[in-house]
Amino acid sequence: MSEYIPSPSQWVADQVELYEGSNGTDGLTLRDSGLPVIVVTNRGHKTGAIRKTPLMKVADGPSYVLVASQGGAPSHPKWYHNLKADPNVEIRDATDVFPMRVREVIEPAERGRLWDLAVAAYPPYQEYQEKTDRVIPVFIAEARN
Ligand code: F42
Repeated sequence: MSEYIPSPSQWVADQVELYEGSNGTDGLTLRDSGLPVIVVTNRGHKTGAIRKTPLMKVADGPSYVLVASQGGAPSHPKWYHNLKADPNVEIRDATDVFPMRVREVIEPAERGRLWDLAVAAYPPYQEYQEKTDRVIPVFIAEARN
């Protein structure tokens, strides 16, 4: 069984601790924004470690849209590379945990529809995209049985 390595970003690790430690009954929003957050459990593609990545909740029916924004930083977040290497993740949405499979959405029409959903759920995504030349990757996480 691989070990869980917390994020070196303290506020992120703290949110995961609160969210998971409360079985999804506390720590469910982005600070005091009131906006819902999910936790994506993914596999470190270099260490093989368990990584837990909180992301804004963007629902597309039973699926989730995962936006590798990292605040509009010039490079993709590390978890992007994990998902590309191993698309099998678990998504915790409050008290529910779903085994899901992710795929990066490249096709322009599908990506546009999902991007609009994401910006509607969390408007800063648009500002992040405007402040970087990097095309912010969008994944869709779909149920896997
Ligand atoms: N980030 C987003 O990109 N989008 C969001 O919508 C979002 C929402 C959000 C809400 C609440 C919250 O608490 C955090 C939120 N974040 C959001 C931040 C997100 O959780 C991540 O912290 C952020 O995106 C940065 O992701 P990261 O994977 O780059 O994290 C860094 C800090 C990190 O964990 N680095 C580790 C380290 O030791 O430096 C390595 C992590 C890792 O996965 N390593 C891999 C391994 O094998 O273990 C190797 C990866 C590689 O290719 O090097």
